[in-house]
Amino acid sequence: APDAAITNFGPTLEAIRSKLPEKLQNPQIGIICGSGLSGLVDTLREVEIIQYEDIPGFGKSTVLGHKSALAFGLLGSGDGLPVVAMLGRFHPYEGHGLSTVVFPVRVMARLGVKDVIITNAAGSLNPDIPVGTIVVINDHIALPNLTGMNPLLGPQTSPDHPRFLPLSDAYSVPLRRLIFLAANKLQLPQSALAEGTYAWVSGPTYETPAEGRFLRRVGADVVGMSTIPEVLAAREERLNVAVMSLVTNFVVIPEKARSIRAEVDAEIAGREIEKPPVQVVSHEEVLEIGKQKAEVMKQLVQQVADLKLAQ
Ligand code: 6GU
Repeated sequence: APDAAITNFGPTLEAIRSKLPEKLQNPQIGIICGSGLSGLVDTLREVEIIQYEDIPGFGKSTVLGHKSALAFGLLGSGDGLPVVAMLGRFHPYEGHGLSTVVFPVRVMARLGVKDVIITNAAGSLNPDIPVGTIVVINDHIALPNLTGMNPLLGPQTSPDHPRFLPLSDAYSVPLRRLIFLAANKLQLPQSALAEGTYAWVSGPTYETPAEGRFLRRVGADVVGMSTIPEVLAAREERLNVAVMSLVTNFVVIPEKARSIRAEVDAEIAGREIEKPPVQVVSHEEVLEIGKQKAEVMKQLVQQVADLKLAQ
């Protein structure tokens, strides 16, 4: 059964507004910062930080390398655009219910946010998308959603929510255009960005080789353990959504499974046989690439804000 949705926003909105000056009270863009990408806060001006523990209804994120606060500030040139950024997010694998995972997005909507930009770290399943690429997500495959783990399960919490939310238009074309225009303005090489489909898995385990092969064959380009619950809630709240996945590693997909029988047979016959090395993904490598590419991700988001201001 789904966990009960949080429907009382009053205390949360009051707690937040009471800590903000007038000009930060109506953020226009909401940003969710993934693994190692919280450095975005450095590009904000007149920043106000509110720790999650001081916000009623918010959980506490527990992943190493993730912060736990909302940052409000002005982003972009000139007067700047008021924005709110989540430094650290909640994942189902930490034990948070899906309603807790998506609560901050619903709060953002009620603060006046219109556009949400979500970043995450992901593994690449596509040989044409190398480590370090930023993938602008154009679609998703969410096996948990298809099998009963969906943040929108349960009674409707607002008459403004459609009962059956379409997702064919989940990823905003205007926002995706702005990201590519921003990359051009920043003179990023063509190879810096790619477009692709995100597979959401619950984690916390990384994929087995067979699971990686499966996700690739059904059409996913990258895989990760976050973002999709927030995308669904944002769409339900009628927000425009863009997602950028930073590829931090390749998913281990050997062409052929290692045959221990063949190795033993070769050993008995006194023949040499090649033993493929065992590869494993590490959270440290994920954080390291995040650190290296955080600057580019930061500039992209800032440039998107600039382009929005110019519109
Ligand atoms: Cl390889 N898999 C998943 N599920 N999430 C990731 C990842 C891989 N790399 C970064 N995040």
